[in-house]
Amino acid sequence: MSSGLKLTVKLTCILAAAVLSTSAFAHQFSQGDIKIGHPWSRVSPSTAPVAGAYLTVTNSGTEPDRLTGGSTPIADRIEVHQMTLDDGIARMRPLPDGIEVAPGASVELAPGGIHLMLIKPNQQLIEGSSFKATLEFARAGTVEIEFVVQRNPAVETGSGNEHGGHGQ
Ligand SMILES: [Cu+2]
Repeated sequence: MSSGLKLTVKLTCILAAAVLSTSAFAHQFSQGDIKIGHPWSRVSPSTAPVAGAYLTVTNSGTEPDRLTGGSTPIADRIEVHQMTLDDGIARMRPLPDGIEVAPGASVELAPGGIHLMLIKPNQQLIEGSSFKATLEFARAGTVEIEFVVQRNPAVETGSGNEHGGHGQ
């Protein structure tokens, strides 16, 4: 292999990496009338039984849709959960029917409220990494997305464990 060719190959790799990181930065996915904005999950050790995941759903259609859950290779399944405060104690409950997104509306799944839960993650979630997932919608069907793993952009309360209400 000539050194010229080697250089070309190397440059191609650098360009490919740059394109990949740019698309990860834009970080928006859509399927039909459904748009998914900035899906992210928490940093989590491999021993954690669950991990919270968050995103924004926008429905630009004329009919209501419903996010019911999903799947990912890195966990058993993805559930829609709601956190409520019960006498000051945070509790989680699954929403088996998922969450409705009205036509023209955006719903934010965020820490402290309605969120997605990765059940039994099979690997450590390392800051800056990403993983693929499939979301399920009643109308739009499946939407392929990619979560990025990051720390909570909101101010952390210090406990770092808002899922203490799981398992009752
Ligand atoms: Cu939860």
